[in-house]
Amino acid sequence: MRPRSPRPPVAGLMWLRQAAEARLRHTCEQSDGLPGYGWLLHDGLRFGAQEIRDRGLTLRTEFVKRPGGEHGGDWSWRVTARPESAGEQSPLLSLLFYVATDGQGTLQPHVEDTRLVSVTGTSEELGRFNITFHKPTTETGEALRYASYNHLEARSPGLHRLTDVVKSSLSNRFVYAAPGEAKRRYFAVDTDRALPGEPGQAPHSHLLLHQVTLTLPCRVEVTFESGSFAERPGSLVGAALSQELAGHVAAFEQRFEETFSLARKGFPPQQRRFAQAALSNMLGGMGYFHGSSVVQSAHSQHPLPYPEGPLFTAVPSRSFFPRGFLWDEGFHQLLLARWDPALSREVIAHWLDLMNAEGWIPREQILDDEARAKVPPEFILQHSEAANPPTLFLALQQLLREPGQGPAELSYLRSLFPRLHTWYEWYNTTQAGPLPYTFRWRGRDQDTDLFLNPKTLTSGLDDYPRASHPSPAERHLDLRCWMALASGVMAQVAERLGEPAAEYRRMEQVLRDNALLEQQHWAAQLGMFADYGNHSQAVGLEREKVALGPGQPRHQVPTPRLVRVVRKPPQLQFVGALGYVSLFPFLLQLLRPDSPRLGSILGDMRSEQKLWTPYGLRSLARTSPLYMKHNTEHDPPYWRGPIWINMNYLAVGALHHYASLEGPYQQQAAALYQELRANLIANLHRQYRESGYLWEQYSDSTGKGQGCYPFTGWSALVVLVMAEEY
Ligand code: 6A9
Repeated sequence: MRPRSPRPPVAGLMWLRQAAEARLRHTCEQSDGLPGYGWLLHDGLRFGAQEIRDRGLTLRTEFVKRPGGEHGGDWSWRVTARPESAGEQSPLLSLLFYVATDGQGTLQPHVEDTRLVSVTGTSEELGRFNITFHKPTTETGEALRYASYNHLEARSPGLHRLTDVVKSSLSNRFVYAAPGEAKRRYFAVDTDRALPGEPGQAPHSHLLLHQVTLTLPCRVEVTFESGSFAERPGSLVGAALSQELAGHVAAFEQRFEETFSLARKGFPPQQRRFAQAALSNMLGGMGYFHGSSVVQSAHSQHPLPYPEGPLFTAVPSRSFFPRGFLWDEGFHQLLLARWDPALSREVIAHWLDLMNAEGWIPREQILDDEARAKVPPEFILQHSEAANPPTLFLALQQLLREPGQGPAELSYLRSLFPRLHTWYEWYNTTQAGPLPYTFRWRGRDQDTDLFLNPKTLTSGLDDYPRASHPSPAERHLDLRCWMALASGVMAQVAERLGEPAAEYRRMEQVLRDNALLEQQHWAAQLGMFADYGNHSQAVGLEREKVALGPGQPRHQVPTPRLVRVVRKPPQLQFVGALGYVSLFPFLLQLLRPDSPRLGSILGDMRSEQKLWTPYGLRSLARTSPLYMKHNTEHDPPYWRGPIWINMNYLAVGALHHYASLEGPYQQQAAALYQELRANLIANLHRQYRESGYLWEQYSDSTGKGQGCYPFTGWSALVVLVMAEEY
């Protein structure tokens, strides 16, 4: 828990299952290999319930916020721990609740015997507050027979080092001595142990920690009470907390059904709970970040820090990518705008506020030490020519459709408009293609020797095959289609505001013109829409031949590298890589319903030799030369076959669209719509049941989740597929 502050006091939970090789759990780490964890219910504002399945036990964490006073009100936590299976000797568990400052505010411990009973404190945003660690109880609220208590007061160089500080203070000299039970040694924080200091760094963070060690099942509650909340009806603990939680659960269920109608559509309870968990984990994963990116611009020789600022955003993955990504966010907001339009507006505004004077928004937001600690150095630098698909326009399009557009929504749009225009123009000027109305992603990998196909990270589709030899002659189909969408939404916003809209409309019409689109991107010989550029199909990776020098012993020769060989020189031509990029004029609904190209796209989609699988559409056709090919020895295929849910969401939405328009392909689109939708829902649900998670992508041969987890970024769009909201 943290307030939205640049230097927040935070409160958190660590836990430790007492065993020979005890491992302290704190932040979400894939390497912990938990059988499952995630928010099952979360309304994004006042309430959430999370289940964490660790080896041998399950933790349920719940929170409620109660408004009141002038500083955001109170909150309460409840943590319930249960053994995985009844019968076996109950494991000994430690729950470690902590509060820590981050450079401002004060904390005062109140200790009785060895038990840290409460902490009083102050901070700029929270004013005076009081945090109470209540005595543990059974699940039904009766006092526990026995528990052991320890506490710690320590300093840390920053919040990102709290785990280390706690770990290094652990000692197993403590004894758990419940009456009538065998004594057990256990690990606990030990104030007597020396604390690590970082040379030359003033300790910045003040930490207070309460450890309770007990047997399962049990329940522990913590309350935060705001000093400015004068007439509180009573503390939110025990029965009062149970009642409040039950009210929130009922309200959530009702609002979920009103928003997505999954019961009405006949989904059984198990699938509804899956959908609720997908939405909730996206909401529960939202973060308030503060700091600055490290930016390399064309105007300076050296990387410079970007101006400091806040970002309130959802994230692709709580464990692996716990930070903002520009084009992911547009997809996240498609879901959140339906749940809570006001929340979405806030997030979009935050992102647009990250724009520099030229109109650029950094693609990946790595803003503070905590974020930087998780990213390899080569990914930290953001380049100011680098784009990313402008998917915030997708989210805006959705917000414009939401009912209840009043004066507040209009004035919000008005304040957004200048930035939107600047952003739109940034793409038009910096990502312009070689011909009028064509576009080109800048910043492709330049090295053509080491990669099978130089990547295009900016497009979001990373290793999706493009022209083999990057050059200014390239035109990229996906970017052109994104710009058609952007132009249309700009026109709509301008019209709403009574601003001049004609130029946006004209641009939209030109970019939607099917004849021009075909002229620039239809590859007649390949029978598909395609990128165009300096390209050779005849490329491959081969081991470099290394000659032994005279007298040089064999073991001194380095292992030969894999290098690219080009067997036929590149020439200007269309790039044969059937997959998500080829589908873009369909995905973003630019094709006229009577276009014969629509027919061939639907055919390619439904072909199992090409894009169709029983689990969703694969990213690259099986018939495509780079299908499932490594890009380097250590870089496995990513967007070269696996199934991605953001693109599948657009595909189902487009099928739904073409199924609703009269035309020669209407029936075919309707049939594919039913099939693709059913396949996606069945597979994601099955994978969730079997693995406990939603995943970054899914195997096109088995449907299995792969890449990082839990990934409740755009994979959570399955909720909208179930709800048929496009
Ligand atoms: C790597 C390693 C802990 C790649 O979902 C975020 C992005 C997408 O925007 C993009 O389309 N993902 C997709 O191709 C993940 C990118 C992660 C890059 C940083 C650092 C961190 O190790």
